[in-house]
Amino acid sequence: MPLSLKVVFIGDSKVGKTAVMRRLLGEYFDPVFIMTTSGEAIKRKQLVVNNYNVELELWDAPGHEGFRTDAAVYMKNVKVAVLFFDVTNHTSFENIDNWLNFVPPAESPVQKTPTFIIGNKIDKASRTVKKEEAEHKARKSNSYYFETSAKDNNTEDFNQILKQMIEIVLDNSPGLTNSGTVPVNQALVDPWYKACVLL
Ligand SMILES: Nc1nc2c(ncn2[C@@H]2O[C@H](COP(=O)(O)OP(=O)(O)OP(=O)(O)O)[C@@H](O)[C@H]2O)c(=O)[nH]1
Ligand SMILES: [Mg+2]
Repeated sequence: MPLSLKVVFIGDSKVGKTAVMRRLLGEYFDPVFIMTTSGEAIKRKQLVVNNYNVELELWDAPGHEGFRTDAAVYMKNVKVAVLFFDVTNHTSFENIDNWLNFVPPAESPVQKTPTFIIGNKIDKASRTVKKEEAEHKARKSNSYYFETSAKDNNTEDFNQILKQMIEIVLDNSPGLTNSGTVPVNQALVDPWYKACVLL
């Protein structure tokens, strides 16, 4: 039984959420902007992390004001929140504080939904947000910080980042993995354990 995790991408419009999502799904970088609207399909991706089969349910939210209308749907049962800003757009960085307010507290025993902040578009020369200030905000909000370029980082780079993120989530949320999910190797070599969990 894979461990299913709902992952939501939020952040201002045009910061690159969809572009990063496309890369994660093995697609090319597209310089043409097409605004995301509510109700677009949820994407799925399977990974093996720390010996667990993990199925990610990836939700790419719209960044424009309309998000508020559907915020409850996007944030319901979210297990990983990924907050994006554009390193060339300081306002999108400041607005991370507003986006953090949408992240719900996690279910017990963890107090907070694991939250990642991503500074995207680092390929661009016109950077206005310093890495240090972004790291500072991440520390203050108990989040983890990564920097990316949907243009220059390829699918493999994004897979590595995603794996690191899920490793952090699993390490910090023992409650996620101790009920019914069989580590991949254990399921293969230990049929007794597998049979127990399937019962
Ligand atoms: N140079 C550069 N351009 C990027 C990068 N990521 C995204 N873009 C471009 O920025 C624009 C906006 O990207 P999107 O991924 O559509 O932005 P979004 O956050 O999904 O925006 P909404 O759907 O409106 O919320 C597009 O024209 C992308 O091609 C990046 O890392 N580098
Ligand atoms: Mg989008």
